[in-house]
Formats: sequence, structure tokens, C-alpha cells
Amino acid sequence: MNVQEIVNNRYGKGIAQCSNEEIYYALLEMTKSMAKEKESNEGKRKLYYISAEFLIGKLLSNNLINLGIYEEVKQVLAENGKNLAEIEEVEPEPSLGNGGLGRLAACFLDSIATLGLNGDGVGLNYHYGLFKQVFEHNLQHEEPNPWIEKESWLTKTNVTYPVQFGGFTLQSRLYDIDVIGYENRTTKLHLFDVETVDESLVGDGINFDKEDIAKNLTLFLYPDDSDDKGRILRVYQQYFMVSNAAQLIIDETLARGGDLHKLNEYAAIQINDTHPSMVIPELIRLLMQRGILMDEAIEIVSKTCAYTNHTILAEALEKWPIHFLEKAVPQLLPIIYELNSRVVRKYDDKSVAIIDDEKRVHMAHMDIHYGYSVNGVAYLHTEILKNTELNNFYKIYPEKFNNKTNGITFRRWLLHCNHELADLIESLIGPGFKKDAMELEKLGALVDDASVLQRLLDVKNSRKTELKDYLAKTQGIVLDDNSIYDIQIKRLHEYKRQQMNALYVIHKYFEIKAGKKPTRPITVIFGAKAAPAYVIAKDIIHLILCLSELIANDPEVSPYLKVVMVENYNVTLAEKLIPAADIHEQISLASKEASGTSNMKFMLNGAVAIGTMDGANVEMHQFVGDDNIYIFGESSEEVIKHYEKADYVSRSYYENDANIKRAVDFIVSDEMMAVGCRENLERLYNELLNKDWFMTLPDFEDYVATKERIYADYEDRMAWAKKMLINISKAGFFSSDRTIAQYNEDIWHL
Ligand code: Z2T
Repeated sequence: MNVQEIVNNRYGKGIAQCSNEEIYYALLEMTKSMAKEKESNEGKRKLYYISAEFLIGKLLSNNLINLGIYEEVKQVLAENGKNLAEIEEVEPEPSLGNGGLGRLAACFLDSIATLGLNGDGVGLNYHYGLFKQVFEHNLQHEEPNPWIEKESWLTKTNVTYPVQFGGFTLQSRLYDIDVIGYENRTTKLHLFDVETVDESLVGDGINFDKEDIAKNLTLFLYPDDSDDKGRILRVYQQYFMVSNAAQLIIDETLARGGDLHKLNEYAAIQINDTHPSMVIPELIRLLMQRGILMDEAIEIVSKTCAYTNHTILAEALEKWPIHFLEKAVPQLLPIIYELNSRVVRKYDDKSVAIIDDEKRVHMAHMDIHYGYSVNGVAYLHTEILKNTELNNFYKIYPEKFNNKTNGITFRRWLLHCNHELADLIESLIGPGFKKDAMELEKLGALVDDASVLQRLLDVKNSRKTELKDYLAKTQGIVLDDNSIYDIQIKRLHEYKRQQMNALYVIHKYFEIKAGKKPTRPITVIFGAKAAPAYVIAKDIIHLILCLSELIANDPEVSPYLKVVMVENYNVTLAEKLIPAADIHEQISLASKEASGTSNMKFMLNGAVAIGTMDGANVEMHQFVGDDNIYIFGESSEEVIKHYEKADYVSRSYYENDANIKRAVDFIVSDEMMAVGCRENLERLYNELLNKDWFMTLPDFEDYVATKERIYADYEDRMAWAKKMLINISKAGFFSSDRTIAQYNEDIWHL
């Protein structure tokens, strides 16, 4: 059925007479029914990608593109005076993830479907996604972020399982979302829920009663990124997720005529960070319940499970106190004790035990001993895991370690978010790049074609104007589209060093006051949510918002410099910001950013990076060369040495560098106090002066010098356009189709 027919059936009127809401629900219905008609992927071994987060973003446009009907639908709507872009605005964003880890899982599902692989995602159906961020008095506040409406992308299924906890049992309910591959088959995102969840528990802000598990189990996504707050509700959520997953895997295997003694021939389980790690003991338990002896059950599960690590930050490696597990999931303890005993008996090295002296269970250790693959998410990250963080494990199991550099789906991050650029590329090199991203290399032949370069600049300019219009309409933010857009969007974390970018803004403010005016105005754009309990991260947001206000009100500086922090940064905003960027900031402290994935999205959209030799920046640099990425700062080796020797003293940088002192002191200046809160600003000032754990100050001068170089280079527009084109032409490697093909080749063997 086409749009017209569905609209007619639903509302008894024509498209032209419908509201945008009515058309949205009609398109939702149409897309869902078209997905149902598509075949799903098949094969003997099936992948289960278990993840606590799937940051899928809005689905309508992406699904229309993957179904190959976007243009047609847009046309029909336009003929009836309707604008598809406005209809897209009606859809609520499912924010079922914190950041890169959840977004990666969503990109992976798109690629699994597109490559025709037999694999599904398994996770939780949170009723509220990551909190909605609101700014008040230059501070972040959090509000609940519901996304499930009466009609949604979810399809209720008949699948339900009992999940036993210490003292009570909950009955689950499975909801599915169809994931439509590009011109191809579909796969499924399985989201488990409990029907007893009580949304009325949500009162003021995002606080709720954490006692009644039946009522709140799937109410909220945990709002942490990388650092773990260790709450017991999270254990309940994790066990609920993996017990359902394990029951589903066993059921599906048996339904396909499989033999549980050979489960590994029917199933591969990818454990996305340690949140799903309890699937290992749970699956062992369920196999034993079905009559398989422990030795064999352990053996089978060890050939089925593979683990992906996403961070080296120690505080993010989950370690659950035994008494948490005793309370929530007592049935797993005998198995975990046994898994630990086997390790302790075999290896005379406490650092590889599963249970430590403080009676905490190290989830990653369990994954490494009882899984068959351990992978990092970028070349450098995997090297650091092998040589430093997980070196004791690497020495035992060198064959388990492998790298899988992250990737992004080009369907969402080019075809959907930047139609005009996709069309330009297609007019230059044909449509082949949509299926084989490496074909973007063909653009390399055009780097000296002035008309191509001009068209590329034109596309960028129209994206910049579009962003300006969008932010004016939705957030009351006024941009100058003739300025340079310099963008840093990612979770707020000290290791990502938004504070260094903010210190640069202060530096520039002083330079402008001193008469050194930039050739062209600069707009520094931030987007970031801070975990609600992460105090310093919230102070950094406060600093940025205060700077934004202070500079906007300074007639001497505001014509040359503008600081913007968009409210509630999410996937939807990323899709508008990334295509509009001239420069993107990838300035984490070297060794700390496992990969980064926004770096890849910006590159694909013709923005140029300023970055450290960290995460996937290292590989980007290797592909584009020194002239097309701006690298600065200490290397990961140097940084790791500082930590080993504990020789970094931030105060000495402050005392010996006048620029640093001037910028840091400004945080607690009278001007800042006039717009901000003393408590927050002083705390941040003291943190930088007395700790600066992520070593902002040593990289500062190099950062400033590199920024000056990049802004100067920007003025040679043709040379800049060439950098843009080279970045796009070398982005093919970062397609998640490549990443997924490698997972399949090396790990899953579907
Ligand atoms: C997350 O988004 C990432 C790592 C985490 O470690 C947790 C979360 Cl929520 C537990 C990110 C990394 O920081 C980023 O470098 C990487 O690109 C992304 O995962 C996907 O691998």
C-alpha cells in the first residue's frame, strides 16, 4: 500500500488535508508493513549482539532510504503541499544509549541487515531514554525523556520468559523493532520489558523509587558514560537482559533443530562491553538445567561468547560486589565461584582472578577467561589493551586478542543526513559507493578540479545555513553562517577535554581584546550531556555556558567570537551539526579515547579534524596524511609514562606559562562571577590547578598554536576544499559494513 491509500484508510481524507502528525503515523504504519514483507537473513550460526544500549535515533527517514522509497515518498508529499523534513520532526527520538557505545550497536545492526548476515540485537526496552537536558541559569538540569507512544516502531510479540531473582520472579515480554538493511533484508532488534513497569513512579526530574524492582526495572536507561556508579538496580537490569537473551537463544536453537551440545555451531554471542557479561554464567546454568554437565557447559559457552572492550578507564571496568549478586541473582553464585576457582587453580596471578580480595567480581576477567575472542575498537586501543591494561591476560591468551576498528553506517551519516553531498558524490563517481564505501577513493582523482572543489564548498555552505535556520527556530540560537564552525560534540568527560577547548576560547577572548582580531569570525559549538552525578563535568558545562553569555554581551569580542552550547545534544542534532562542520575537535588525552566515532562521521561529511594521536584518529591520520588532519599534543606513550611515574604537576604549568595562567585565572574572575556560580567555577579552577588528571595544561600551547594554523589555512578556500575532498575520499575504511565484515570473518563465522 502507498501513502495515499494508508492515509485514506486511516483518516478518510487526502494527504493535503492531514496534519504532519497524521502523516507521520501513516508513514510509520506503511514502513512497518513493508519491513514485515521483507525476508530475514538466514544461516546456520546466528549472531546475538547483546547490548545494554542501542542508540538507534529516529527511524522514519532512515527506513525510507533503506527501503529505496525516500525520494518517491518525498515527492508525493510535496505534491500535496507537505514537507518530509517537517514530518520527521514529529517523531520522538528513542535515546536508548549514552553515546558512542550505543550508537555503534545501532550502526552495527544496520550493517548486519545490509550485509545479509544472520544476526539480531538483544537489549532492554527502556521506557525513558537518556535524560532530556535543559539549561537553567547556565547549569544542566535533567528531565525524563519518554519516547514510546501508542503507535511506535515497537511490535509486541508473544514471547515471554520467567526471570528469577533472589526472592521473586518476573515475567518478561519481548518487543521487536525491525531493522531494515539497505536495499536488502531485515533483521531484528529484540527489546525485553516487564509489563509491571509503572511510569507513574517518575516524579520530579529523573528521580524515582529504586526499591520496587518489578515497577522500575526497565523504566530508565542508566545515564552514565564510561564511569560506573555501581547501583544494584543495574545488576537487576543486566541479569534480566541476559537471562532473556539466553532463553531466547536456547529456544531459537532448539526450534531450528539444533543440538544444545553444539550450541556454538548455532549461536555466536557478542558481549558489548561488560554490561551483558552475566550471560556467561546464566547460559552455563541453563545448559546444566537441561542435563549438560558443568565441564561441558563451560566448554560450550566458552566457544560461543566473544567480548568487546570499549574503554581503558579503570573506573569504567565493572566490578560487582559479591553481596550485590548474592541478593539479586543468587543462582549464579555457585557458577561464578566455580569459574573463579578454575582460574585461581591454574594461574598463580591474582591480577587475573575473577573474584578479588575485596570480594568483587571482575566482569571483564570472566569474559576473557570464558570467551573465545577479546577485541578493542581501534588499532591503538587494542595495542594498549594487549601491552598495558590487559597485558597479563594477553600473555595467557594471545590468540584471543584482535582489533576491530569501529565504523559508522554511511546510510544514516551521509545518505540521510546530507542528501546534497551524497548527490554530488554520486554525480562525480556514480552510485557504487553506497554499497562499497571504498569507492569513495575515486574522488581522489578530482582534487585539482576547481569546479568540483567549488561545488563541495557550496554544499558545505548550504549545510551551514540550514543549521543556522534550524538552531534559530528550535533553540533561539543565532549563528553567523559566514563564520568558521568549529564543533565539539560528545559526552562531557574530563578525558575528552572540553575544558581545553573552553580555555582556548578564553585565550582567544584576551587576544581579541588585545587587538589581534581573527580574519574571519569563529563560532565554537559544543554539544554534550554530563552524567547527572558527575560534578566536574557539570561544572565544565557551566563554564562553557557562562563564557557563551559573557562573550555574547561583549561588543568588543562578539563580532569575532561566538560560543554556543546546543541544548539536549542527541542523534537528531548530530545529524544536523555534523554536515555543517568546518572543523571538528577530537582532542581527548592520548590513550584515553578508545576509538571515537563522531570523528568518522565528520570526516565523511568533509570536515577537517584537529586532534590528538588517540583512538581512531591515529588511523584517520594514516589515511589522509599530515596535510589533511591537524595533529597536536603528547603521544599515548608519553602520557602512559606520566601516569606510571606519577610525575605530572599541573601547578607548574600554570606558574610557568603566562597564557595558561591568564586563561585559568579567568575562570574565577569578576567577569565570570557576574554570570556564573562561585561554587562551580571555583571547584573547576581548583581541579585544574591541583589535579588536572587528564593533563590539559601540558597540551595547551600546542593546541593554541595548532588552532591558529588551522584558522589561517581555512582562508585559502581552494586548498581547504582539497582537504575536505581528501577526507571524504579516505572515509571508506570507516564504514561499519567493513567493520561488520571483519567481525564476521574473524569472530562470528556466520
Ligand atoms: C561509551 O560510549 C564508550 C565506552 C564505554 O566504556 C562506555 C560508553 Cl557508554 C564502558 C565509547 C568510547 O568512549 C568511544 O571511544 C568508542 O568510540 C565508543 O564507545 C564505541 O566503541
